[in-house]
Amino acid sequence: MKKKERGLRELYESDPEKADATVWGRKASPLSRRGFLKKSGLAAITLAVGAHIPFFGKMPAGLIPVALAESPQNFEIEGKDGLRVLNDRPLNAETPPTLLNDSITPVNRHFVRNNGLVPGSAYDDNTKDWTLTIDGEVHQPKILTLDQLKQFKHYSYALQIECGGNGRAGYQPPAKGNQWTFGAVGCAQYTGVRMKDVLREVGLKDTAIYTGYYGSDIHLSGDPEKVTISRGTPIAKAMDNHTLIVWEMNGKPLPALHGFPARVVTPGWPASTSIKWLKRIFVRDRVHDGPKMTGQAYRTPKYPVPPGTHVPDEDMQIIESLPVKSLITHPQSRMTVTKDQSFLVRGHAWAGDRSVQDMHVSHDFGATWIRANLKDPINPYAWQDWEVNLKFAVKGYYEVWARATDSQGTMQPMVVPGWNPKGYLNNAMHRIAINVT
Ligand SMILES: Nc1nc2c(c(=O)[nH]1)N[C@H]1C(S)=C(S)[C@@H](COP(=O)(O)O)O[C@H]1N2
Ligand SMILES: [Mo]
Repeated sequence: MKKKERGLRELYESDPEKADATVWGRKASPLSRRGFLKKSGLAAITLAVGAHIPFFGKMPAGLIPVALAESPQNFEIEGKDGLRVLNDRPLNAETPPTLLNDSITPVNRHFVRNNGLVPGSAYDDNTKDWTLTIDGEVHQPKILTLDQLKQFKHYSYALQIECGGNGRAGYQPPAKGNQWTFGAVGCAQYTGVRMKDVLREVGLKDTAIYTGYYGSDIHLSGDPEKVTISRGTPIAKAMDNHTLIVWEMNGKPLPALHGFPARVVTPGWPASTSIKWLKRIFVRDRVHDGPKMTGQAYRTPKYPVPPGTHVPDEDMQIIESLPVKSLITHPQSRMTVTKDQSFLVRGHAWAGDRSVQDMHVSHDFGATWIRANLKDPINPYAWQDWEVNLKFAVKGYYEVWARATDSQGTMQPMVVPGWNPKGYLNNAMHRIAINVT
């Protein structure tokens, strides 16, 4: 048997539930047809295909039986309502804009982006075996238990995180990877400790310039030696008051899919720097070079390139603060309204390390703009709610376009911005259609 299959196969034999959770990303067959695939392992798959499977032992871990895959229903993830699953292994799911209407994103509406498999430990309720190692360019390397981590002062903030690839689907020629449209973004309330307090406690050496975070998720190959993703930030961003190590999301322990028992939250930067299932903070004397820090991952060309260009690695730079962006979360696109009837348009806007200063909408394809009522963020790095009333006197087809302007005066582009090989940073305006009758 190939090495990559061994780890999971053994887990399937010793603990099928945990193995299923690892493969599918949730307890007891996380990915199910609504109300159908409730049980896990052999029994569940047998039930799903409706027959005994003589070669079950040879089925690759994580395979969706074609009989099930062909079913017209969409996959559902337990604990997530209405999310669009882009990939089941690893699990990636985005939220349709209208389900992001809340100021604080409920857990069941928060997108999920995994590069590997959820570690089985994320489904163990106990945290006594969890430790966080802090080493590298520090005076006093430490290994903290969760209780010790909780000794630092607690902070609770609403923080927006967005996948650097959100909007990738807008690029032509298409970039490889999950075809995120609008919903790989969320703003939940996180509780934890400040990264800066922890780093101060271990004492940064003068040589410390970057963090390297490691999680305990499992590489898709099943090889325990392989790391799926290890990213970090310059020390200055790690020392930001709002960069946290958190154990709570919306007042409850972090869900398994979001990094139980603890994760980093680096708001405003590609969410790939918000490492889940955190186990190690490796303070570096150079720009961190873990998996997905180098090459083409989470990096964009240093200069504009024509669509489709191959850009050499040395001409790519790491994405830092994300650009200004907004979303219309109400109404749903293609809604019908009655002529002369006023209706509310609302959504959120955010701008990486900056704040949003102004929000406008247009209903005449950008010819004129109406200022929306924009709220201040609940705290720095929370997204900002906005709303505006619209009314149309003439029947027909309209589009509502939303455009945010950040604190430096930078606006969202009307069209998809600079093409880049991996399809990052698409902050084009969100548009919806309205039918007036
Ligand atoms: N350990 C680990 N942390 C991770 C990832 C991962 O695959 N493994 N994915 C990252 C990426 S690319 C994103 S966009 C965010 C998504 O966070 P969420 O699933 O809580 O929405 O987690 C980040 N943290
Ligand atoms: Mo991401």
